[in-house]
Amino acid sequence: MLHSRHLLAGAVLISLGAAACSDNSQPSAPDAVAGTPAKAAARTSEPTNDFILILPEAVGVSPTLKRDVAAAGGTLLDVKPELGLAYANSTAPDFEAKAAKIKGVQHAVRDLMVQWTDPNTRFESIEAEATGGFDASAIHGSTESFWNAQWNATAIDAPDAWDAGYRGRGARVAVIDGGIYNAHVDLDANIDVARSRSFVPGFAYNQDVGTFWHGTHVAGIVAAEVNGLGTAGIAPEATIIGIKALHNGSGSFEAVIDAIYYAANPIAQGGAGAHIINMSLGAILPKQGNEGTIQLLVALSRATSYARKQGVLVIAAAGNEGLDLDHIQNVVSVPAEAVGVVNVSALGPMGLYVAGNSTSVDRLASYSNFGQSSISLGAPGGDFALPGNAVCSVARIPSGTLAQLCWAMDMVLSTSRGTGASISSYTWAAGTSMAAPAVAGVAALIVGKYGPMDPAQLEAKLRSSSDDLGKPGRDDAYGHGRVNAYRAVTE
Ligand SMILES: [Ca+2]
Ligand SMILES: [Ca+2]
Ligand SMILES: [Ca+2]
Repeated sequence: MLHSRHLLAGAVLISLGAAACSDNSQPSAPDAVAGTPAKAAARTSEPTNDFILILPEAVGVSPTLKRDVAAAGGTLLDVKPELGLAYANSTAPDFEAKAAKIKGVQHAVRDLMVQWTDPNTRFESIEAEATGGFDASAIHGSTESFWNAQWNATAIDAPDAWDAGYRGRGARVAVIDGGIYNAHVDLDANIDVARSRSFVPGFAYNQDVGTFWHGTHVAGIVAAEVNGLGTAGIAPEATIIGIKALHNGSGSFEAVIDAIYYAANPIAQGGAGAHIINMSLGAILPKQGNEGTIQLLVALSRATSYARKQGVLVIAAAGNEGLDLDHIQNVVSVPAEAVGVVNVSALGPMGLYVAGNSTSVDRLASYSNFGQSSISLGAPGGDFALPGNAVCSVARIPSGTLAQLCWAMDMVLSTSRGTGASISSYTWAAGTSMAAPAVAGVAALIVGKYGPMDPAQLEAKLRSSSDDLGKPGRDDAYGHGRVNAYRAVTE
């Protein structure tokens, strides 16, 4: 079944539009994104009755906080002393103002339920048969059914890294997203089920809705197995920890913050013990007239800074609004603008599989956000910009043909939920959501080789081993460069 490009384009988007959080006003698209292409369909976020209390750092939690929150008309739900954050619930209309005046509370901000990823995803899906026949002596990756469609892996020299012996074994990557289908034949060996968690009440980490499951696609880009079928992830022997903070693409700041906190804590302290966190999610929040937006960014930054202090590198998608992040005064892009986050732009070809066509896998994707001061690294996220509906094909392994719309094949093929008892479904999707996990995969290859390292050192290695494309030095499209898996583990 073919889906319209418009639907598909909408599917790749993270983000958009937030309600003013301090006054319950209706959501409105900020000016800076009003002129973005139709593919950036505005989505909204809803105010909740939950509040994030920002406490002074390194002071300790006031012993009377619970009582004071009650006196302000609320209920204290949870305290995260290491983050300097607390959560409260209240239906009192003046709670936010009253809570901000509590001794030991710097700010109180109403939490939002944000549409971080688009739930209306419609993609082409295919099933892999488990008949590929794994040949350990073959070039790694070349035994996978859909290997010939995996331009994203070759674009960053991943097969050379694998064949040099570096496949990410030992590296732990937390995928903070929606649900991860842990029964997938290409993921099951690599998921740490015991440490996977959900921060969405009522749902397990391996639940979501629909047949795509954004988190499942992202997980496969990081670490789908090299097992003789389907696809290969960038770090095919890395461990994935599935951390659910979103349901149907939507989640609160509290859920995202708690997910980061859990991912970053060592296993001995009840955490996930991640080395790397991937967040293929994002939102654009209006800044002007919204003190709350700034405070939500402060709260999120408490979590991302904490992760870095715990030795964890946080990688995020730059967003799909086609925005110049160097010149947005009216909006905040989260989590990309949170402290210490590696912000990844998306690259993708236009007509790569069209015979005789010349295109670069390293062109900035049509939808990707960009901006020299904000983008840290570029990675393959795919595109869908090729006009027309011509069909392209590549050889399927071990035999047969994989045929698809040429423009769709410019996207990234990875694992998906499928329907029913399916355990081998694959889907094409494009977005900075697909680019961030490629960087997480390269980071996992580095950790797999050298062992856990300081996140600043890991980030420096990602940068220094990247290919400096476009304008010499840091630039709008590639940041410090397009990641290179082989150089990352051999230089
Ligand atoms: Ca498997
Ligand atoms: Ca595979
Ligand atoms: Ca450059």
